[in-house]
Amino acid sequence: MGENLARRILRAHLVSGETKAGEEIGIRIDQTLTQDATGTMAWLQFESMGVPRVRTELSVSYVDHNTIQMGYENPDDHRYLQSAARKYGAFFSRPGNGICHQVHLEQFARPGRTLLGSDSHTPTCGALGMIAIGAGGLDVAVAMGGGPFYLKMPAIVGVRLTGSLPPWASAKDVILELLRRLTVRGGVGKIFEYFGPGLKSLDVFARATIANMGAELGATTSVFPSDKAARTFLRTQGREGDFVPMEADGDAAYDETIDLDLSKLEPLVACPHSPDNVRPVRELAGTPVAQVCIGSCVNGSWRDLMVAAGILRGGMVHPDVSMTVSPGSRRTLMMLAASGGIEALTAAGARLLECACGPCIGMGQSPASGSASLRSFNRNFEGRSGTDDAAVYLASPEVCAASALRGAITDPRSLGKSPPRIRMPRRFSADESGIIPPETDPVKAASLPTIYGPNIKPAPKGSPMPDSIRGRVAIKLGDNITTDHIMPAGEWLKYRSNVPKYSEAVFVRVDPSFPAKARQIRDGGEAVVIVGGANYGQGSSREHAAMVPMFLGLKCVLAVSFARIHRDNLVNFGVLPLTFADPADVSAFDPGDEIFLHDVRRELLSGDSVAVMNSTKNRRIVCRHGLTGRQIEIVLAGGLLAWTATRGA
Ligand code: MIC
Ligand code: SF4
Repeated sequence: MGENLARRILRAHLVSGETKAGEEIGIRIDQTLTQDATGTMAWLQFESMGVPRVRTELSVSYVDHNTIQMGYENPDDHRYLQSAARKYGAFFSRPGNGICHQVHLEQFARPGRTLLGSDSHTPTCGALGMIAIGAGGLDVAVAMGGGPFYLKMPAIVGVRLTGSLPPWASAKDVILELLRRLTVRGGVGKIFEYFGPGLKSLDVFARATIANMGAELGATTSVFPSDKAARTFLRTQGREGDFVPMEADGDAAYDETIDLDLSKLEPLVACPHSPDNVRPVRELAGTPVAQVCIGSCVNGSWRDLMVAAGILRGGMVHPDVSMTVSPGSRRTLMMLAASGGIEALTAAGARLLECACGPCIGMGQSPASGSASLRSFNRNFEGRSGTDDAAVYLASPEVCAASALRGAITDPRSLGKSPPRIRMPRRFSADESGIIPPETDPVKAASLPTIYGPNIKPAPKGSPMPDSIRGRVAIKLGDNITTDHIMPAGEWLKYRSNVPKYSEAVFVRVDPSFPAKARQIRDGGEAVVIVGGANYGQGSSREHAAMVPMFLGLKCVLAVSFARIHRDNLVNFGVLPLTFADPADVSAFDPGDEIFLHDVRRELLSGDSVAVMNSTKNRRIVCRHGLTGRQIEIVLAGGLLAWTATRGA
């Protein structure tokens, strides 16, 4: 049997291990991306490693999440990031230039390369035949320093596409259908590789939408071949020279295969509060919406916004709806202007926002209390929009635009017209005004300062694992807890580089007394323990969801299962992630229980089982750590930075 594309790219980048599903491999990283909300910490951690220049082929530092600049905190972060990029050899994408994933796809993604990004939607660039993976900031900092990225070799799932999309269905419906079938846990430990005759009807923008939202499946990444569509895309972006054909062998083997007939799809919508709560739009038709938001990194391309413009052209946004548009990039915005899209959207009453994440991460445009918001975005976790009781729905730009006209969720097939015909321009705007290259002279670079503001505090460090852990359960949670539950963004986003301040927000939407309780446990000399359900820590890559609770004394999380990036982040900050050998044992724990892990250092080294004593209930529960030898060493050392330092010594 032949080789699939994902394995081929991984094998070409292998520095340790074997590409057997489940084994730890180390891979060389060609490109990195960081964004401002995770980037300040990532760059501070990079600086603390003492490496004079990034050692990747390409590193880009984006500012796209925090662009509201209420107060000095965000602009101070931006200034620091710009100074660090210039000094250490990274390109800097200025605020307003666009969302990292869209800009990276347009300007930097290259078939066959690896990309590691401190953002969970980094897999977007898998649309161009890359292995693009989201990770915590510290892992990205290590990659910028030339270190490999370690992961358990994922199972490769081949998604065979046949047929072509019917009118009014689009790429968003492909990934929503997969979420409906597989759920937000269905992709953990897997790479989704798309192949088959259905591919030819999907251009790179469509592929990017699918790869982007593969993150919602919990997948490690998604990958498409670099074929004719990739070449056309690169040509339109003025980068045909970057094209390299990359495809799986004709008889490639996959660990699993999924069949998806595109012609059977219809417009779908993800209902509150999870991207996998998917239903056909027709079943929800008539549900009133007060807000419609189009754009973001999943559906903010020129194609997506032109479709919305085409639907709205000559019509008017319903008087009860506030409609916003956030283009994915400045190039998109410029092309939209040149193609008449801006005019159509504005004349219909849409509000044009900056090319940035904006409402997707609760940076502005929170919906009114108890209202429904329909968004062409990728996440609808409870409270993420900034309004706790808002009902957020996710759908394609087609469904969003049709619903904006009617003021209620609308199946676009009921508009009684055919979908707008969008033809990819021969050439996109070549605008590069948003990218600032680094200082190339190493002597000059070395003399440049990095500029800190008063909101930028050092990254906290973990402490070595004690021989035994005496702790207390500070909180017990259900399944699918997101990092937005653990460390909210929105109004708190400006404290990403100020951990003492940000620690006031840990679990604030779930249990506002958590920070005080955790501090009390910590200051009483015990370790903080969290008990979670299945898929604990799903969603974003923000390492703050590990780092900040660690700052409050977290030493161990007991859960039914973990999301990949969050589990890695816990390890990176010296926090022990344990799963119950019998998932039913989660019921043996309650908040306030006293926990004892006897001789835990020795236990970690001697096998996969760790005994957790619940002293309050007088029960001994068997847990598993599932850590690799390297990860055990990191946890024992108190985190990745400490481990790297001991190895250096
Ligand atoms: C998100 O979509 O949740 C974010 C905000 O982009 C995060 C990164 C962050 O928390 O800064 C992500 O997806 O990793
Ligand atoms: Fe930004 Fe939203 Fe994309 Fe995250 S998901 S990168 S917040 S647009």
